[in-house]
Amino acid sequence: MDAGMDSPVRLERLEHVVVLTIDRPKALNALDAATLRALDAAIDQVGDARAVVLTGGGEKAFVAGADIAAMSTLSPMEAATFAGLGQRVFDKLEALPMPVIAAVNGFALGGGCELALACDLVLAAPNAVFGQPEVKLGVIPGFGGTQRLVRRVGSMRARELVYTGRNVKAEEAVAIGLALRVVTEGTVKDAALALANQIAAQGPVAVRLAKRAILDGDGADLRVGLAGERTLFGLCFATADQKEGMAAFLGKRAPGFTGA
Ligand code: DAK
Repeated sequence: MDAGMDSPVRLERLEHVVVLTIDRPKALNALDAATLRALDAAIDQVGDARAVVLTGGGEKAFVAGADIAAMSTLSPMEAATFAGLGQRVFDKLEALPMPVIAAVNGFALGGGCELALACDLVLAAPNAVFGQPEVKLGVIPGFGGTQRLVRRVGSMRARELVYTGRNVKAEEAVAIGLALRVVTEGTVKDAALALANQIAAQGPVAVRLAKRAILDGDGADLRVGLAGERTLFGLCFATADQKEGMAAFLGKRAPGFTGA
């Protein structure tokens, strides 16, 4: 299935997993307004998938950033509108109810790094390169990089990366918590699919509620986060999946979750 024949974002629906591919390889999948709008539309089509994989088309890049050619002539008002579009789409991606896995197959710079930061989990190909090089262009990260990077790698590391704009290779990305692990060359999409399928085999409502609890608690006071966790834990007991999961354990059989 496709998000539209000429769309820069492709959508493939597998059994319980949706794969979104940002596919403008000639521009290293750079995000212009049309690509952001296509991503927005593709996110709306994810439906009841249990996990989403997000990757870049071609061999070289996940996403090499916001489209510099398109940005170069923006007026201040247009730039603010463009940043607003990107932030809205990234917020929507982050808030998807199911986990999203970034399969980073090359450059994830600027808006591309920020896109990976809006995902739940990040797998890195050996040639993955992360970074927030905006200061080299005379701007600051505009799609959440000053906020989500701090939360993911810690304040001082984020400051160093944002202030210097330096690139981070795959192994270092793992060491600082920007990526989960580096996979063997040529396998990042398959590894992301395997991880997505592993998630999809668990109680689907529980996975969604766990993501909800984690997102709601992000940046919140611990007591507030724990209160949300309690409520969502209670909600699990309104689901068929909870009954099935516990009955299957006690019956020494595999669970057959329905997502209800
Ligand atoms: N935008 C547009 N085109 C890009 C691009 C980008 N970000 N990155 C690469 N391309 C294009 C190149 O121009 C080239 O096009 P042609 O010349 O073939 O037409 C093609 O992709 C292949 O790139 P290269 O020839 O440069 O390939 P190399 O392997 O030599 O180098 C590279 C790969 C990724 C190291 C290099 O392309 C590069 O440095 N690209 C730029 C990376 C970058 O700086 N990314 C951050 C972009 S800034 C805001 C809103 C948003 C943002 C900020 C503020 N507000 C409004 C507040 C976000 C900013 C960013 O993301």
